[in-house]
Amino acid sequence: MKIRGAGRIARAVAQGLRIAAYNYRGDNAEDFRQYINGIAEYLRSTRPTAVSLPNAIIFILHRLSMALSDNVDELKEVVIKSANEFIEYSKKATDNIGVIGAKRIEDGDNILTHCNSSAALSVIIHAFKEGKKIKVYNTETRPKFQGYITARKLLKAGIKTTLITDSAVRAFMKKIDKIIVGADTVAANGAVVNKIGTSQIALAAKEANVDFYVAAETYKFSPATVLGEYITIEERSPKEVIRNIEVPSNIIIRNPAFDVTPPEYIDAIITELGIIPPQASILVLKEHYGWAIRDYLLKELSIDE
Ligand code: RI2
Repeated sequence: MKIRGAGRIARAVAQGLRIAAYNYRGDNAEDFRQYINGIAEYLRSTRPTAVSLPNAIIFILHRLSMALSDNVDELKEVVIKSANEFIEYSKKATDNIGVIGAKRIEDGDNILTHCNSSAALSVIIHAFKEGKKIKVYNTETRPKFQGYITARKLLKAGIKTTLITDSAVRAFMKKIDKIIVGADTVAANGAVVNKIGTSQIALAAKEANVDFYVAAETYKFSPATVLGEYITIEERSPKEVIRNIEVPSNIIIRNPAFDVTPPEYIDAIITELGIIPPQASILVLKEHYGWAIRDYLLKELSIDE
C-alpha cells in the first residue's frame, strides 16, 4: 500500500524487473531467465486485483521469451529496454486519457470522483486547464481515505473541491453532471473492477441518469478474462476498518478492497486510444493482447509451439 494506484503499481513492477536485470551478476542465460521469472512471480504475488501488475510483467517476460540470444548482457538489455518502454507508455497513456476524456466535460460541470485515480484526475485537470469552469465532489473512500489525496491534488491544481463521505453520494447525486472513476481491472465483458464503493456510485448514477465514465489505460484490460478467468478481489485486514474504535472481540469484519461494476452501469471507458462503450472491451483485448491471450492459452493447454 506504499505504492497506490493501478498505473503506479504497474510502473513500480516494471522498475523492479529492470533493477533485478541490472543487478544480475551471473553469465548463464538459462539461469538469468529463471532468476527473472522468479522475481516476476514474487512481484505478481504482492497484490491480486489490479491486472496492470501482471500485464506489466507479461509485457516484459514476453519480450524476454522472444529473445533467442544466449548472451546474458543482451538478455539484460531486453528486460531493461522493455521495462523502460512500458513505463514511458504508461505515463503517456495517462496524459492522452486526459486529452481525450476532457472532450466529454462541459463548462460548468459538477463532477464526482471516487478514491484516487491518476487517469480520472488527468481528465478532470485537463478539462480545467482548457478553461472549463468545473467543480468536483470527491469521496473520502473508506477505509484507507485515498479521497484526501485526490482532494489535495485537485486543490493544488486550483479546482474547487468538496469532500463528502462515501455514504453521502446518493444525497448529492442531483448536483452531479458526470462521474469519472479509474479502474484496477477491466474484464472482457466490460465490467470494471475499482475501489470498493464504485458499484454503489454507479447504481445511484443510473437511477439519477447521470453519465458514468471510467478512465483506464489499455493495460488495465485483463486478457485472462477472455479465457474465463475470474478476477480475485483483494480482502484486506479488518484493522483498516476499525482503526481506534473499541469493538467486541467476537465481531466479524469484512474488508474487500474492490468491487465490480457491471457494464450496463457504465456509459463509456476512456482509454488512451479513444473512448469505447464497455461492451467493446473484448475488441481492445483481442487487438492489443492477442499475443497474451495466445500465451495464456498455450500455457493452460500445455502446448509447445
Ligand atoms: P490509477 C486504485 O486502487 C483505485 O481503485 C483507483 O481507482 C485505481 O487504482 C486506478 O488508479 P489502489 O491501487 O491507475 O490504490 O488511475 O488500491 O491511478
